[in-house]
Amino acid sequence: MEEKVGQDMNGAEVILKTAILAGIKVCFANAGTTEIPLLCAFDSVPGIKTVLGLFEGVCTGAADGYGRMLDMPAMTLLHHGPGFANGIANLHNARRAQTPLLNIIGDHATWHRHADAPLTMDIEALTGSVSSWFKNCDSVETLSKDIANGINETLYGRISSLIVPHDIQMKDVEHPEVITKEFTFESFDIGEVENAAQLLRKGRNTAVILGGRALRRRGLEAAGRIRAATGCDLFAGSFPGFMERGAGLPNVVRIPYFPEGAIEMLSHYEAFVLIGAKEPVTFFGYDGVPSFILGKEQKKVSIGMGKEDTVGAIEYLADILKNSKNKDAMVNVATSLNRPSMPTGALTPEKACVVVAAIQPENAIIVDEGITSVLTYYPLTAGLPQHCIMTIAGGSIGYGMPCAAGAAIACPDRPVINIQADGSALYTLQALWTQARESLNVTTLLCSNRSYNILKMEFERAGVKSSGQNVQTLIELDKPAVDWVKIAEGFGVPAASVDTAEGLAVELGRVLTEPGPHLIEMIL
Ligand SMILES: Cc1ncc(C[n+]2csc(CCOP(=O)(O)OP(=O)(O)O)c2C)c(N)n1
Ligand SMILES: [Mg+2]
Repeated sequence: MEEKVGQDMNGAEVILKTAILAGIKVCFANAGTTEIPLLCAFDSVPGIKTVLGLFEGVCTGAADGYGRMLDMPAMTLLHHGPGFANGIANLHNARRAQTPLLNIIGDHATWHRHADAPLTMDIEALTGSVSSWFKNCDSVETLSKDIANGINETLYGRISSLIVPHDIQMKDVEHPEVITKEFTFESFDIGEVENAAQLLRKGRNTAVILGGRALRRRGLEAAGRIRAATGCDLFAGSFPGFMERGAGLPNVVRIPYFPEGAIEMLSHYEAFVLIGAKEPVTFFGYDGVPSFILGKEQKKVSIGMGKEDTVGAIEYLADILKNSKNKDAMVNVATSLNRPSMPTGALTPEKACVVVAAIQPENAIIVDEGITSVLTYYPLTAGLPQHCIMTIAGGSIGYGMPCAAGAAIACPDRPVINIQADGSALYTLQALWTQARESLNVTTLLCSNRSYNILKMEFERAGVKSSGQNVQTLIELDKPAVDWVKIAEGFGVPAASVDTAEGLAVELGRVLTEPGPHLIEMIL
């Protein structure tokens, strides 16, 4: 179809033209009758690649993976309240990961709403739960401005959701004005950065906790300079949305998931500088354990938070500490190249982690939803060739496979390795079809322990001695065991099953040289 520029367009075309001008390149969609004008507009206003997800949680999880990789929004196109509702769990993860992401949700024509037709739903009540910016676009005249404002908001690492009624999508606009907006972060608080510097000059009793953009390359490099100048230890929250990692970068220790480990690790410090990171809290409320991990007596200074320029703040802090001549200053804070050696014998979660660390190629994108099977992986990775890692930032399981698909679309030349727990995989496994359809370079390492193992661990922690049949029914996945090879092949993804470390090493080494998606079931 003919491309439309500077001539009459309908609302749907105005939306896409505005999105294209703002730099949006991909739309993860699952549309219906209401969004037909938008579907047509993808052809009449070309510039956005459309990707079909067979469940809305795949669309939103893929948009999350895309946004985490590029720090630029992808858009989703979703159908009414029910479509959006299906996507919310992974939007929740995206919100916690500070992912830029734009949702467009089709709704009934404004004149049809009063009829209370079957799909009618309070969509705004849903959008508010995950979006920092949302609007019901009920005028075609303000549509471009609305979309531009929504996209601008996403660039702070947030979600915007726009509801667009069918008649607004269809309505013609004569000589539409297509709006673009300049984006800037809010400036950081210099006084607070100076307070942070003062704490850090006192030496190793002050630690730094990094979050958000501080875990991207520029932030980490500045963190390395701060560590070199002061000797401070560097931490990140338990589930960072995105971080660069590997030889040459400073080591950042993730705060342990279980509160005892976290409190033990952090209780030695007198003070903390939080850079783009919220104060760490326990994942759940455990009786007798405080919600906040840091004690009241431990001093805290936060910089680069919210809409502020986190990278500017950390770089400024590194600059003012440069000549601080601290007694704990370090000569070299970059980790050196170090791969573990290959294990042998029957596969265990620990050995699987070592095999991955021994093999993963430079530039790999690691999507970690391995839950209990991946507990020993992260400490092995500080000296690996440089890579990046994404984790389940919002704790809502079913993010891994879609996130891997989105990451592979964002970075087609990089190998994506999704370390994927079996129970979590079963929430959004349709993502395998999208991986096959788009020929994405994703290797799924399926951790087949045939249970919700984390719940067994939590039962033990809660001191439950034995569990009855009803509990077993709700945490075991072995009767029947899921046939992962058949499932993957059914979606068009070549698959194999391994039960030894040697078998995994051979299979992983092989599939990483072949283009397209693969799944390896690791029997654990
Ligand atoms: C959307 C959502 N539903 C349910 C849960 C509760 N939950 C957390 S982990 C888990 C099971 C994890 O099992 P699996 O993915 O197989 O990992 P494993 O514990 O076996 O390592 C469940 C049900 C959750 N976190 N999110
Ligand atoms: Mg499991």
